[in-house]
Amino acid sequence: MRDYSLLFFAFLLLFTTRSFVEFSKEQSLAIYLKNPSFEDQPQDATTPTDWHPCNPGTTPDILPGFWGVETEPSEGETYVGLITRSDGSREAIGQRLSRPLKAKSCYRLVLDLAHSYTYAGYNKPIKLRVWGGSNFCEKRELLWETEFIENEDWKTFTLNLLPKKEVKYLILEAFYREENATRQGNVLIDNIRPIQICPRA
Ligand SMILES: [Ca+2]
Repeated sequence: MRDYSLLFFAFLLLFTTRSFVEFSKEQSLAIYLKNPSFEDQPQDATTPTDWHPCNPGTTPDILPGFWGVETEPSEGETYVGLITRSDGSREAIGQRLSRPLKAKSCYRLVLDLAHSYTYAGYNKPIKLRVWGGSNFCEKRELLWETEFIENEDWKTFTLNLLPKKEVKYLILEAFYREENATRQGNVLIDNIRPIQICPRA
């Protein structure tokens, strides 16, 4: 009887240790962005801490509280608003990842997106593009383009990124469409989760 108990505890120990190691491995594989929830003092025409403006004319807003945008954050106190303009310009912000995304691997980016119908005239729904590059603000590879973001309430989006080449920098860009068509629109972004390897199917 005693031998069985010992055996049982040995198995239990082996099992819990293994789960813990697996869990730690999962955690250590995560890739992080700094200030992924866009926390900062609410302010118009200001890039949130740890993010950098990438496209010319990028003057993102730290919201809520400016331009008539009163949407509550999905996480923390603030979020960022990016716009596209009638001159065709589109705002983009980026930063270096804690670790590069490896080429030909699948990474899962989860974030919350919303749209504001009262953004000082920049009220139309637009899309979000996610770019990868190996240099600061380099839009080398388009990793994802969302549908038009029309939801006023925050919605969680899961994007599977499949870079062809190694990605050291990630860029988020407000986007309408190519060519000469333009639109005054906005997309709100909050609560980017740690980037994980895609779960195996
Ligand atoms: Ca936030």
